[in-house]
Amino acid sequence: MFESLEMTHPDPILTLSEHFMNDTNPRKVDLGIGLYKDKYGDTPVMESVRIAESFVVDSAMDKIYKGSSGLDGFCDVISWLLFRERSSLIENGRVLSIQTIGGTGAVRLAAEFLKQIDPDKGVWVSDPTWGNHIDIFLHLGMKVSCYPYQSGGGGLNFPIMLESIRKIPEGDVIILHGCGHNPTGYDLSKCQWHAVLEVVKERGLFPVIDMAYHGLANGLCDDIYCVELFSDHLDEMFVAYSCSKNFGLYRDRVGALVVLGKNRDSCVKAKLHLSRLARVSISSPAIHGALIVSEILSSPELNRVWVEELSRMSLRVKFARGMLIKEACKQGCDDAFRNVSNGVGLFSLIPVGREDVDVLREEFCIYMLDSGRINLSGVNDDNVGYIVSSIKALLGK
Ligand code: PLP
Ligand code: TYF
Repeated sequence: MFESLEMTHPDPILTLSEHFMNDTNPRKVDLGIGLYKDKYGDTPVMESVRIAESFVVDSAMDKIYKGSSGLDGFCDVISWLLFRERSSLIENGRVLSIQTIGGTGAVRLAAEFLKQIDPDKGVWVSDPTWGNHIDIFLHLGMKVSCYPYQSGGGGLNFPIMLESIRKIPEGDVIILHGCGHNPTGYDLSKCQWHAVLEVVKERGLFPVIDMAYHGLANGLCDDIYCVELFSDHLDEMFVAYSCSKNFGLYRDRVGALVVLGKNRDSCVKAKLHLSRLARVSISSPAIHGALIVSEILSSPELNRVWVEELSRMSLRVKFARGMLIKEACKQGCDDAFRNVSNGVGLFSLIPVGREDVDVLREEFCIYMLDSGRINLSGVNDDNVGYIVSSIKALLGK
């Protein structure tokens, strides 16, 4: 049976990471996979996580199964993290969460649920977007289309984006990046979110807000502006929440699908359907990381430690972005880094072609995604000059 399989390729982002690790050149620079890195290029366990984890390990009485919807305490703290300023929504039962395998699991569960409701529903993603958005919905046999996001010369092309989503068929699904857009780093302003909300209402679209970088773009409060705004004006939406980056729990696979519903009954029904879908794919989610997040978010002291750490991480990414722009100006090639100055969060796209990316990797040992996406937290004092001079040399060729 396996002999008849066509050849396929492993995930290009993980392959890139492997190549980076095997590269023996001391000048090598990793701007590839979406991980937060400190100024030494490391991704250490966060202090709040270390403390919570030791408590979780020490106090574990058993490791018995939890249900398909995961840990109730975790679901509650995630609902609270997003809707603390809208607590009446929680009190009225209009918000419920279900634990998932990271943010990817949340998007996948959302996709399975939406497909079950209507397999012919169209799904709209930004162009460009995180590759898995497209792959997950396509894999389930749904129709995926794009709305424009970035202009040819760089920068968010908001008028065109808005015009395009105004033409989306009524009732379709729209995927929106809550903050720290992957890969462009361009987020909507508050005013632009209001304009998108109007169109979403007008067309009766169902929003799935992907929140994978909460706290790493403009801070914990500002980063959920769209979630709060949409919840004030819409009956229903999903938020796909990831704890991978903001808790540094990448491989522990912690996330949630947060449901906003019209009333308590419809939310309970939606959560039951989601739990049944989880049951037939994962049976039940991984609990260890969820216990850590619950511990952090429900202890005032640990919560304070986490908020401070996250804000330091976010500041470092901003600093790295600034450093790259300053260096580009110094070396007289700011044009190549124009996109970097407009963005927030971990990512930016630099205008290099596929072949340039290969040359940067093979000749300069600078690793980035084929799309030209760079992870700004990979930039530090020691490598910033080298990154800029290499890209300048390449583009000047
Ligand atoms: N959504 C976006 C936009 C992402 O960039 C990522 C990860 O990079 C995810 C979701 C999923 O994250 P995870 O499944 O690792 O929690
Ligand atoms: O955009 C990124 O960098 C993330 C990272 O199996 C990632 O999607 C890539 C592949 C994978 C897990 C995480």
